[in-house]
Amino acid sequence: MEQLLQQIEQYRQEIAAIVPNGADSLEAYRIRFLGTKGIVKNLFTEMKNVPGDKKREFGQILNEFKQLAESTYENWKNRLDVGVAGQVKSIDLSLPGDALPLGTHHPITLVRDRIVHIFGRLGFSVAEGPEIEDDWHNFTALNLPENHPARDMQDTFYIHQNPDWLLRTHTSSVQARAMERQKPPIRIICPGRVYRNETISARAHCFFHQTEGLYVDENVSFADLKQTLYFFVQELFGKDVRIRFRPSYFPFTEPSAEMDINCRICGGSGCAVCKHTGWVEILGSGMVHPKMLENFGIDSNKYTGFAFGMGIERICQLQYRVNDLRLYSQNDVRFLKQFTGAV
Ligand code: 2U9
Repeated sequence: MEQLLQQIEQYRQEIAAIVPNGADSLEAYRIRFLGTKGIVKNLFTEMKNVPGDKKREFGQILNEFKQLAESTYENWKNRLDVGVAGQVKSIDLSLPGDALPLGTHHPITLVRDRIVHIFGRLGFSVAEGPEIEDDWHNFTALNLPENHPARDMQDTFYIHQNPDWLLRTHTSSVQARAMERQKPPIRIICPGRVYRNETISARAHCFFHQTEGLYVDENVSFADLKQTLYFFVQELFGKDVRIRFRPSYFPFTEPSAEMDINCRICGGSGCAVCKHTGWVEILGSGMVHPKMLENFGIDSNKYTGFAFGMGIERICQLQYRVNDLRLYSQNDVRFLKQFTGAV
């Protein structure tokens, strides 16, 4: 019994020191300790030589030893990642890696980039500004003084900490900052996110995206406005696109006009998108109000300008037939992966 206990202690030390360097040496360990003619089996056969009053104690020691031998084997097996066939599944660094699925551009990004690209070819450069604006740049400077009825047209998110701060309701504030900063000629395109306090539904959202544009120089006319916007829609929708202008009102422009294109969905025969008129509104525009030029110290006798604004989601709807505004911000990959194509 004494001899057996000494022997077990030696085996314990051997097990503690064991470091198999691969599937073969781990298998050798298994055969030596846990095989059918292995050490554990042999020790159990020694039970018959142990005196009756010691059998219980020895049995316990043997069981603990067996568990140690088994758990050491399992631990090493896991560490070496040995497969069922007993082979180490070592990493082959020469194998090609798993290809990560490629993301796609968001449809709003695609359409925004297309718009920017088209106006870029006409010499417009991109201008950006803060999404948290002050009252002056978002409203007052744009011919929307306090109590102006046009302010009611937009439900505004105000910032609690300062009643003068708000989330911009249009990107017109970017044009305002440009006029403040630079002298004519000014030829900018201003894409960006804007916020309005709307209940979210398929047709309305509390944020959306706009692209506005501004061109101020000497001798800028309504004819320039018309031809620029006609070129734009031809580039975006194809040369066969037809346009029409309708008189409108914007506080920043006078005269103002909305531009329609012939419905791309039904080709003019009438559908839900064009409300069976054959025409869909695509943007608003007008000649910059002289008062606004003066607001920014630009001589309205010398300079004139035109401006326009459009909703990117609206154009997306026409290009991709997206019928629910909420899809743009839900980040559902089944929706997002449908949009491909170069700018
Ligand atoms: C300055 C001077 C002129 C910006 C303009 C529009 C017409 C317009 C809306 C259409 C639908 C945007 O997405 S929408 O809500 N905008 O129709 N915006 S002219 O005119 C400016 C702005 C700033 C300094």
